[in-house]
Amino acid sequence: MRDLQPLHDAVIAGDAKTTRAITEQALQEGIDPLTLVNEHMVPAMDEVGRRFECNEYFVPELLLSARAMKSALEIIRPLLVARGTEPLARVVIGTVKGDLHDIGKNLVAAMFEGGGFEVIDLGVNVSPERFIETVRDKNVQIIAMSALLTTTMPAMKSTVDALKQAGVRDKVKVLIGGAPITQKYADEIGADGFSDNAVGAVALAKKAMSA
Ligand code: B12
Repeated sequence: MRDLQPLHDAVIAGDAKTTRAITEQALQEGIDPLTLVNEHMVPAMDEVGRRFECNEYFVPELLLSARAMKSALEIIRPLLVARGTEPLARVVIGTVKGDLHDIGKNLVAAMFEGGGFEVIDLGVNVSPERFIETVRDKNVQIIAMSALLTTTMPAMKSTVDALKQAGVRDKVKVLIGGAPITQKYADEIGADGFSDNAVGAVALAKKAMSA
């Protein structure tokens, strides 16, 4: 198989043009899009995070790497999305209030679509009220929340609590994820499931619907 180290390096360098070009070539060669994401780009973003933590990288570098990954995901996303099937369930997804990270959330959304779910993507910085409004107005069966900051994780609990207060907690399954999230945290706040990756997110959603 082709050496994909340059893809990893291009994401770390924040080189969107090269990231996209290698992604296009690799896909033409028949490499599985999820292999590109999970084995090369996600580890590259982890390395970017590590460099940020030890002050080798700063916000501008994070933004460049994020842009590079997004440029590749633009090509990959349509490949992950299946067409023409009856949706298994309707999912509302968003990054919680105060949090602007959306790369992982977008990946999970694309995998949900690819897995046969109908997805309502509320974007980033989504308040508990907006989640609840959507559950009420759009007949949603699953809420998927993403948080990347330890400071925004509590917004997941606020959303679960607000669902209870609004009397709609029993109508939906709540799935959560994002780098700082753990199964323990999911249990603590009363979520129905947690996964640390997009493939696992789809498996969770399917399991939640059959439960
Ligand atoms: C890119 C990035 C940014 C970009 C985001 C661009 C964008 N459009 O998303 C920018 C530059 C904007 C940014 C800003 C900030 N960032 Co930032 N960022 C990152 C970085 C490097 C990568 C995140 C990423 O995209 N990873 C790749 C994706 C694919 O992974 P993922 O999001 O984890 O998603 C996967 C799983 O978690 C899971 N998943 C995700 N969501 C869901 C949902 C469900 C339901 C399920 C089941 C699964 C699931 O599946 C996904 C696919 O496998 C991380 C470091 C890291 N390694 O996480 C820091 C990081 C998250 N950022 C950090 C910080 C501190 C910040 C800032 C506060 C910096 C600053 N001083 O301004 C701001 C906060 C802005 C805000 N209010 O949100 C810290 C957080 C520390 C902490 N413990 O809270 C990190 C960990 C870096 C670090 N090591 O210090 N950041």
